[in-house]
Amino acid sequence: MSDEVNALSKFLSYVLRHKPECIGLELDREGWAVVAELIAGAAEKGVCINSSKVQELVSLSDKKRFEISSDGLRVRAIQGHSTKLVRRNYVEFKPPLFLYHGTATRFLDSIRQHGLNAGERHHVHLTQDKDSALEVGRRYGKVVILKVSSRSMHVEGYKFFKTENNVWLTTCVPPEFITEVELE
Ligand code: HQG
Repeated sequence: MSDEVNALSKFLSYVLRHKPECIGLELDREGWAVVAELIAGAAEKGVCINSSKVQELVSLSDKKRFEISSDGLRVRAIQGHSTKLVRRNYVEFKPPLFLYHGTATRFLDSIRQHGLNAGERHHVHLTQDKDSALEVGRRYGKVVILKVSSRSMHVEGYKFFKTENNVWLTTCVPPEFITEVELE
């Protein structure tokens, strides 16, 4: 991915997940922004982007972070929001027996004590595959993979959601449902 695409992709994540107001952008509860308003707001901040560039960023996103509406007029981030404007209505699913979460060893003491919480985001992000958990955890330092007993949580009444790009979401994971995975 070129530096330009990388920078624009970060910009798109920032305005569609966290701070739409920084370019005067409105998002609806499902996270949708009007592409024309995104382009106009970005231009005012000196970020030059057009609709084909938006399409390109959406299709180049390795994790399929973004989505374009079927009429091509709106764009949204699929998950990872912290802005209060968005409250997506994700589809609830029965989770597999276990899901994984990659994090950094420096967070372990706190996680052992308090469990996993969503922090600034709306949900804790979990994955079915250990390799993506590894990649996510590495962003913050020495990586550790946590195994979450998601089915037991579900039996106890915790809700799980699966996004269009196969990320599993839940609001928190109490410590008793977490074990650490030994890495070879
Ligand atoms: C940690 C990326 C201390 C948590 C990825 C994580 C993901 C705690 C960090 C998505 C804690 C939050 C989300 C506790 C949780 N004490 N630390 N009690 N509970 N943490 O970035 O899951 O590339 O908000 O383990 O692929 O790392 O942006 O969450 O390390 O799907 O599309 O606090 O972001 O996607 O960090 O990543 P984040 P995350 P994108």
